[in-house]
Amino acid sequence: MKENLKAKLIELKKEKNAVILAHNYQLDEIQEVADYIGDSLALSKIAMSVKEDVIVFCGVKFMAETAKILSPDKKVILPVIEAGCPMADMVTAEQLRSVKEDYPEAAVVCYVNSSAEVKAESDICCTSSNAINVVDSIKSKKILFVPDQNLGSYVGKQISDKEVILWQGFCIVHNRVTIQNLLHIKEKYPSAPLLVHPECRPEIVEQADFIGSTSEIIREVKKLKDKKIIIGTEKGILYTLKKQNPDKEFILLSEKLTCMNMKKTTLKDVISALENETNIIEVDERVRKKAYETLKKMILL
Ligand code: CIZ
Ligand code: SF4
Repeated sequence: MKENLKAKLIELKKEKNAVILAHNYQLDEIQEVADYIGDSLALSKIAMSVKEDVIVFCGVKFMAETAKILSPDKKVILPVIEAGCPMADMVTAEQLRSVKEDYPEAAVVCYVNSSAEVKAESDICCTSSNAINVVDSIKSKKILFVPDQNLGSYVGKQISDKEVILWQGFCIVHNRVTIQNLLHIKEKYPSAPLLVHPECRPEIVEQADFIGSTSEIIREVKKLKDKKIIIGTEKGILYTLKKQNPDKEFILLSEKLTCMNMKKTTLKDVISALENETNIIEVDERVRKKAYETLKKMILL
């Protein structure tokens, strides 16, 4: 059954001149058929450079939008249009405009997990891989960081000469992990290193041996000699970790690390969206141009 679907997708890709991009948090069945797997920025950069006209972005909405902002001439499909990011929805452009008035001297840094409209209202974008460098590069001593308070708090602690004002957003998945979860796992695997995503709560991040984005965690694991490793990010990352490190055992910091939005996209959805060319992402051109500038500043850094 699955083999038939895979064969159908290969045919469709040829017919439509399409490429499949999958985020590190997607279901295994999506990562298995993807032409490229990665984080949102790496995938958006790939979308800019591939020769295909159609990009099927298997991820959540802000990711497909980011690809469209950077590659306006390509057709970008998000297979399941309801796949959103609750954290990105925790700040709207209207709310941001209003809070900006309270901090006229602050530079606005938006995490890539934000809508095109919020990016358009911000000075510069960042991802979890480059957030420290982005904030460090800004002249202003005051930074309004949206929407992730956990990432913002982590960045603020690394940079002493700037005041980072935190928006009260968070990732509903990473934020679920508690110190009790951590103590329980640490008791079971006392010598295993702990690698976590900065979207986790500060008390979790403080206990980690390594803090980084999905791509940074994947890179770090390759360097480690340990045979048992604790992973504190969404469980989809285990697909690449296991494939690249068959001799290592990975322990998820908590079974709660599953993003329902990332798991909405199935192989059938990808086929259906590509076949019918539905769920095409459009971004208003005025918004897109401004959001493009915000992303470009980060990319050129
Ligand atoms: O930027 C991304 O892809 C996200 C949301 C997470 C990560 O660390 O890769
Ligand atoms: Fe959003 Fe968190 Fe899901 Fe990523 S894991 S898409 S930040 S809710």
